[in-house]
Amino acid sequence: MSSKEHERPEVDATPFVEATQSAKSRYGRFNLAVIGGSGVGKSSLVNAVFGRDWAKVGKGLPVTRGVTYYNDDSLGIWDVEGFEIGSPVSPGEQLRAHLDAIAKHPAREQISVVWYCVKSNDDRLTPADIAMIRELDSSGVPVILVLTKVDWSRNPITGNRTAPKGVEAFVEWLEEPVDEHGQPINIPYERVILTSTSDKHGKGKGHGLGELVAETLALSPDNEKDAFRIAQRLNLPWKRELARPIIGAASAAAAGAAAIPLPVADAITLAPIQLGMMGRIATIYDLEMKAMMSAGALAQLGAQFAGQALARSFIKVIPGAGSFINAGVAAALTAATGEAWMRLCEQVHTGKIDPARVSEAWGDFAPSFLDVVRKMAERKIAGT
Ligand SMILES: Nc1nc2c(ncn2[C@@H]2O[C@H](COP(=O)(O)OP(=O)(O)OP(=O)(O)O)[C@@H](O)[C@H]2O)c(=O)[nH]1
Ligand SMILES: [Mg+2]
Repeated sequence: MSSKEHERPEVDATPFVEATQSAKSRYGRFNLAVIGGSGVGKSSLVNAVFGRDWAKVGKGLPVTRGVTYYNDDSLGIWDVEGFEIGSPVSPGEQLRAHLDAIAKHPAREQISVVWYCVKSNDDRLTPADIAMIRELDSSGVPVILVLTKVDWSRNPITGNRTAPKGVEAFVEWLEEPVDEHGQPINIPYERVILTSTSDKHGKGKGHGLGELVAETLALSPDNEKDAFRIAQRLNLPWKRELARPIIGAASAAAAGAAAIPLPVADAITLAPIQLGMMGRIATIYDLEMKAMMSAGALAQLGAQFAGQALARSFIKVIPGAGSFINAGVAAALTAATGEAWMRLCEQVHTGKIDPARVSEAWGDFAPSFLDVVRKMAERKIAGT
């Protein structure tokens, strides 16, 4: 591969933006239906798991009475009211009508999983709930029964949390449900999960949410699991698992680009590879970098990534490296850069870094000489 001559290298941010767009369309959107009576805690659950407060923004698309669709690139929420007492149609018919309205929407908006939400201090499901869950089951969507607002008590010594007796009795009833005559009945839900998003004073963290996301992932269709991993905000290791292969592929591409060693002045050749990697990783963390940063700031960041300064300082101390970047150095620079960018994205994603400060913050994250050496050692050990 030949390298172009650059007087004063300019970095073009296009590969970043393009990688973001193609990653977005590849991963697609995860659609969840959240069904339950008014005030059971549907919006609080969505906010806790997905970190988006649509209820406040309130810019949903009212689809029919009682059904609202909220969405952004990676997530769609069908917010469905529970059965209205006094309605002229039966609960099953009402839900059927809602599902029919949803089915008319495009494929990318179709429901993958349902959270059917009920207050945990209810005794049992109502006949309306049961009719609606049966209707969902017959339309083929998996239902997670979410018992909300659990008022846990915490053992001060062991730290274990226990649900109130009434909630435990509710769960026992759900395991082998019977009607009012004691006759067994079938309620086709997949899982029951106890949750809370705050304590009864409206404070503190939620509980049961980790289990809720794990079960939601497990029940999601295979081709929508990545979309869910991206849409949710509770489980960061899932995002790292998605980011690591991208870093690996970019490192391999960088090694390829430097198969014939590149003059350090041409380190910029690696910029499109690294910017593409950054764009894909930003997508996994659901960060809208394009909106957060000007194209100029992105390009500047790209130039830092392409790592001329780093490469120069680095080359100096590698005996015999001369003024060339070979495959091993290119791969290590790219891998260290990818890891650093992933950590920075994580911080922005969790709200620890203000998106507007990404360019400044990079200084604290940019891979050091040592990081690169470490990456080179890892490659040697891996025998690549
Ligand atoms: N104690 C306690 N209160 C909660 C919990 N989750 C939500 N709440 C409160 O319950 C109320 C209703 O919560 P929402 O999340 O708005 O419920 P919703 O189902 O979206 O309500 P509608 O959109 O009005 O149907 C709010 O005042 C919440 O603060 C919880 O886990 N525990
Ligand atoms: Mg709500």
